[in-house]
Amino acid sequence: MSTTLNRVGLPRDAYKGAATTLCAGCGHNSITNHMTKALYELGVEPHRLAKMSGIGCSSKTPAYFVESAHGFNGVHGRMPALTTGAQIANRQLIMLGVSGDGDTASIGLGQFMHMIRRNVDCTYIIEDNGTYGLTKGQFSATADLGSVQKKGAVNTFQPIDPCAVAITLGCSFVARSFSGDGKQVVPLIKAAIAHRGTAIIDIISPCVTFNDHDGSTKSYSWVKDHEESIADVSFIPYFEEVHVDYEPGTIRDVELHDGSHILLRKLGEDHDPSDRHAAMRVIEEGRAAGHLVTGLLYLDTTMADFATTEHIPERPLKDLGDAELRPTRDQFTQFMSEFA
Ligand SMILES: Cc1ncc(C[n+]2csc(CCOP(=O)(O)OP(=O)(O)O)c2C)c(N)n1
Ligand code: SF4
Repeated sequence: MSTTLNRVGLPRDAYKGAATTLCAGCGHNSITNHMTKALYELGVEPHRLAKMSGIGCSSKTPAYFVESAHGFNGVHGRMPALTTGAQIANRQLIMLGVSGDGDTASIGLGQFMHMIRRNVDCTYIIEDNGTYGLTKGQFSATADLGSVQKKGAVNTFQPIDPCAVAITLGCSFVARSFSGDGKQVVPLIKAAIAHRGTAIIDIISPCVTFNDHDGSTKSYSWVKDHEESIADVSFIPYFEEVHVDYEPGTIRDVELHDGSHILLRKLGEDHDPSDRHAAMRVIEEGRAAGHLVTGLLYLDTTMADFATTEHIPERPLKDLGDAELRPTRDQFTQFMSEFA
């Protein structure tokens, strides 16, 4: 048992949850470990964390980390609406949504799009295995055209790419990664939490039971052979001094809303994550070349988040008194006169 305490005085074990009931080797279990690590290292206080999800093996994962945090396991595909409501009720909560590719790109696609459109402050993790794991292996909407099911059926439909959809809608933070790449996933989760707005991380997360065979493009071996990272990602939280020891010109340093920094060290071509067209190009070119492009694809730190746009009070709504919640008699009279 590790006894090293983080900056809020908690040991790593305080970030653990119930024992997993998912299949051994499921990519979702690795993502749980990455989330535990990121939250512990950031020193997130459990009472400030709200773990939100829908339905699916992926949507079960909030049970497996930070047991003492808030959590709501909602209806299939409805995590964004629940999260939007919870964010408005208490802006001080750190919203962490966990969803699947079925939960997001099939039944929940409308909710996903409207959360992005409103820029609700939420880290939205898609545990993307290209299949409906919980209901025994049907193709999901992110399954690639021509990919083959375990029993031989071929997918005849075009995939929906959640990152491309998010960028098209003007999402303020879009990243892709792989469950087996903790070195990349952990800093991306930290940066997403430090970001104010909807932060989508599409994490390819193989389903070992239904979608990890030859012919699948969401299997461990396919991703291992086709992953192409656009930059090495590191994250420096606001409470640590930024110290960069790379050659000038090889590193891109972006300051996030809370003063934290995300450092992107270029690998090959330099990708500018503030360029929306370049982000779409990188995705399209990767797809055409049969590569899985991973890393921070797009980031906009200038856009106001939903609660700010809507002038939601900083304090939780439950703590507001009558004086703050009710209009004065004069305001009420003025309001009523508008309908006269
Ligand atoms: C309204 C509704 N329709 C269908 C279902 C059945 N169902 C449960 S989970 C699921 C898909 C899960 O897939 P995904 O979100 O990719 O998660 P995974 O299990 O693969 O992690 C479906 C269709 C449901 N629970 N509710
Ligand atoms: S069925 Fe697939 S997605 Fe569900 S727990 Fe098992 S390996 Fe994971």
